[in-house]
Amino acid sequence: MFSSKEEFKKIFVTRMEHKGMGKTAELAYETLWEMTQEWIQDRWYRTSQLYKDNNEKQLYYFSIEFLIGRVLGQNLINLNFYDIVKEGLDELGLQLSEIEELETEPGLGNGGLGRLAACFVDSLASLGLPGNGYGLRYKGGLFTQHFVNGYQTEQPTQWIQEKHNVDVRREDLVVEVPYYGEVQLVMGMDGLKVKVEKPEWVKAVPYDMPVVGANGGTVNTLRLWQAEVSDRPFPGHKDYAVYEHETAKITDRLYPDDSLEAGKILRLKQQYFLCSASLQTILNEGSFSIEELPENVAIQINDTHPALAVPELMRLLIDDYALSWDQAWDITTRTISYTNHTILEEAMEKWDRRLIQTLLPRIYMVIEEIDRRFKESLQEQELDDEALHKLSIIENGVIKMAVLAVVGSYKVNGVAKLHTEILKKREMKELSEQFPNKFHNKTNGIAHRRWLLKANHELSGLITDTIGPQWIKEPERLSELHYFSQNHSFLQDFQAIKSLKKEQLIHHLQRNQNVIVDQDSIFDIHIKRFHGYKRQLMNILHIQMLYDRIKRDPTYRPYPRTFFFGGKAAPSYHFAKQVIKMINTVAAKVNNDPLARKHLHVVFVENYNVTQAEYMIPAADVSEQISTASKEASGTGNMKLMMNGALTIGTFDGANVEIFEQVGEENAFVFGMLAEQVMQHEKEKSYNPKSIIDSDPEIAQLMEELIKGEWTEGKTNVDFIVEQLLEDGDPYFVLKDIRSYSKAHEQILNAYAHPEKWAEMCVKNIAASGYFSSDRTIQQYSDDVWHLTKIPSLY
Ligand code: NTF
Repeated sequence: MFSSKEEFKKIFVTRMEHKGMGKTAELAYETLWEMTQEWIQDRWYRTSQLYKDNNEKQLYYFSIEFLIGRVLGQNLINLNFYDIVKEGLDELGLQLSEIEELETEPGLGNGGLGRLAACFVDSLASLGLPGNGYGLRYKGGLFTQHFVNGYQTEQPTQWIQEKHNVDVRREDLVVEVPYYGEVQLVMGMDGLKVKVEKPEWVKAVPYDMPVVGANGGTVNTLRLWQAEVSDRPFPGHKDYAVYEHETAKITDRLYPDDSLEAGKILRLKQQYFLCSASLQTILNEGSFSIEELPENVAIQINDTHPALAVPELMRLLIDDYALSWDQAWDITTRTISYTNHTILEEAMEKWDRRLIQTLLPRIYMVIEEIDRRFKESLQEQELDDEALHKLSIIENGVIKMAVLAVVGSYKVNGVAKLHTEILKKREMKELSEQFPNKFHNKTNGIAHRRWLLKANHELSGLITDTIGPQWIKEPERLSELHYFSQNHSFLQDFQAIKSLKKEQLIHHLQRNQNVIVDQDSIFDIHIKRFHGYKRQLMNILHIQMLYDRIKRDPTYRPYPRTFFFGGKAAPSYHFAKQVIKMINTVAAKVNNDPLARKHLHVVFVENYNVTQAEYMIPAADVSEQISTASKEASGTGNMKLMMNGALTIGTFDGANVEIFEQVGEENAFVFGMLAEQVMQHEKEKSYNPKSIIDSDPEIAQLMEELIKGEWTEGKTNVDFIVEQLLEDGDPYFVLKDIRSYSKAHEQILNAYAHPEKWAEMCVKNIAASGYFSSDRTIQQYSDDVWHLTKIPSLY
């Protein structure tokens, strides 16, 4: 350990000399990596001892995704060594930022859901709460995106670096997960018992990753499971080579779908693997009697992907711990709680009954019994068919995982106020009527230590110089910045930092993508997964309208804007991929037009991921949060951008609503339909996009150009988009909202014309962003759901 820069340099140099291969960045990376691991080790061990000694109640956060991003820099930040190390390395002629670039990002998630899980484990450790993540150790993370001829291509990403493993293999904690087999009743000492004969076992090997909390006080664990062939006798029901192959596939790669259902047998195998391995370990490791599980353990399931935890816990309690159904059910439904992250029909998980019956025969029996008993309990009430349909777990040969998750949990939450309301009043109305006390809201949050402290070290420095360092521990104190929102010199400092972050992004893009961006333009940033409801299409159509206006109207010469896009489409999502192609096509046309180029620049950042986000977010002036109202459960990019002083252009959707509430609508650009209106139109099928085209000549002209093929090289890729807008009734209300979107953009231009006023609005956004720290979210979960006790800080 060290406490000063000089001390750090001494240790670092000695270690480098031992390696004896010169002062390369690779060697420095290796050395730094080893040093941080050593600092962490002791804290990690001591934290787990403290939990054991105090018999603390533990939370386990089950998630099929943990999008943690690069680890080295974040660990240095949380250990409070970042500045010392950075300055020390500077003096040795090494750049910490270059060293960090050598780390391959573990892309073990798709988007918001996976990143949220990563923010949550950070906050748990930072608050000193006993909470651990349980997930899967995919060999291949989310694919790497490249554009070829404007189209997205996907390449596998290998993130595991054998030399510097970010995780530790725990051979001592291996468990075995059973698939297939035949369910039989056998006579035991105390009556009939269920036994699964000749299952196919798969070995689950845990890899533990330390999660370093703020100030390095607490180090919790993120445990990721890897599938390997079992050492147990092989039942011989299939060729061993096939078994080997199938086993390796379980944790071979992350499913690259986001908000889309992936109803494949392999996905089901992954889900069960996560649930079974995690639950077995939790029960094995616990030093309490099984009846006291709910007092000692809380399990949070992140969406329905780990919903098999409900029947799996039942199976273990009944078959392995010999509890009665009622005892087991009481324990299960006091241990598990569930978070819903979407109401999109296409994302609602449903499993074919026969698939579960074959792959997990015992689990199927348990689900059937849960369904039977639940339906029985409803018999007294006079429920209509619609209600019974909404309340059934098994129906028409499919198992509805969301219903299973609600019935098997003691608490169910949505991820923003509006989303939770929609769940209670519409999507899950019948369930919430049955279980009125289960439903609650927990608005999402983000780890401000990564998204402000680390990603924007310069702005963090200014904030600390201005209001002191307490905000790092208590992010709500960012509100103190409000007093400086009209302070001229503070605003100037803020503007200078914004420029600097823009410059850093420009360098990054120049290096990686060979594009040059005008630093003085407005940086308008739309970063998120590609999906119809997120309406990247509306953004690009609007850019086309602007282009037309510039060409048509010699008096329209707006202030230069750079429109950035970043995001991936699920490889199977045809429409989203067509939108990507369209953006690239429009970009080529706009960027190569000498007149338009003076006012508009479109930049599509290839392979958007956590690392790219860390460059883009601090550089943003404008944050695009333009989903069709009611569709985005929360959004979390909106919070990251706000916290870095970008102004939101957004609909009343997800957490945008609360962002507007916190900062005031006058400090944002709000537009578009309300969730109520969207849902009303959907219900009554009363929206007809053709009426918009008939009444708005500018939109009509754009559609005509699209149909004529003026925006494409060939006609093909646009056909599909036009078809959705016209023939398929524009399901995401793009044409309906584009006029008010366009007006909101005009307001942005007007506001940007007054730099000091603009900066004031930015600072008000930062000041109001503390509420969106995941520290607040996690504290609320702990108070209302998990009931964890803070441990005193070790350091
Ligand atoms: C996502 N859900 C939502 O679409 C986002 O609005 C939200 O911010 C994040 O979850 C985190 O809560 C999903 O990815 C899924 F899988 F549920 F569709």
